[in-house]
Amino acid sequence: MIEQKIVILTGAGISAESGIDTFRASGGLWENHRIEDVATPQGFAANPALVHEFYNARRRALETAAPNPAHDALARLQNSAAHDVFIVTQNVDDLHERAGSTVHHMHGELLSVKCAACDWQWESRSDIDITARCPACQTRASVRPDIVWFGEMPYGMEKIEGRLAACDLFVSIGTSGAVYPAAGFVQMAKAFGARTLEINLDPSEGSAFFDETRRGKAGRLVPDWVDEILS
Ligand code: BV8
Repeated sequence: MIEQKIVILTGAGISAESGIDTFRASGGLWENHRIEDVATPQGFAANPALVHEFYNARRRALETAAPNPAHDALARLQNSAAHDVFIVTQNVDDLHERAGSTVHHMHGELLSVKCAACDWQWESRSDIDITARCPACQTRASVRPDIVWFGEMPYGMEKIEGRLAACDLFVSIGTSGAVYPAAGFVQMAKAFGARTLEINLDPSEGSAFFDETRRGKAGRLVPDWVDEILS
């Protein structure tokens, strides 16, 4: 079997069967709040308590969520060492890690917080609020979720682009293709000659760019695909 360089992009759909709301499903996260109010620097500046509560609720929800067969299958693929697998996720949950994968969180992580004054980052599983103080610079009210909001630069873009330029296969799992720059990765991979596969429950905004699309739930389709790619 020839080793392939594989880049896998995941979105909220891979965590849906773990009971974590996606963003655009009815009753999804955004529908309880306007994006501008909870996922922008302006929203945080205007009402930090609301934004802290929005992320505290999602952090707490992680305690009762568990990886599903899709997360487990990607960890099996990555740890098989049969191929060179780079997983970049838009998700801020820790389900890939708990399944045993190494992933790059391009939009930050629920279990990480940072200081807006000195950029210090640390892990936090507990609620944070406006009284929190930065352990490094001791500034008060500068502690924020370590999340990439709209208008902020996603983490590690150079690393991601380097991987997309070198990969043989780009796989997108559980994302609506609505948010950039992640939504543009398929076109970048194609431009560099990679084959492209989409695994998603519904058509996405980028489906037309993929060589192959498989419609259905990640919990079933991803293990099937991993079995194929490992056989
Ligand atoms: C930036 C963290 C620049 C927050 C998130 C006009 C054109 C192009 C771009 C823009 C534009 N106007 C503004 C922009 C830029 C903007 C953007 O793209 N806006 C969109 C709305 C048009 N992007 C940004 O601002 C980005 N930054 O551009 O910076 C810059 C340049 C220089 C210097 C500084 C800055 C930053 C965007 C990051 C925002 N943060 N997340 C949080 O989590 O709270 S975005 C958030 O939504 C996610 O992280 C994800 O990226 C995005 C989309 O969510 P999905 O994961 O796709 O989930 P969704 O619910 O949408 O879809 C789920 C899918 O799963 C569905 O398709 C469904 O069918 C499927 N599914 C469901 N169940 C299953 C399933 N599939 C399989 N199995 C199942 N069981």
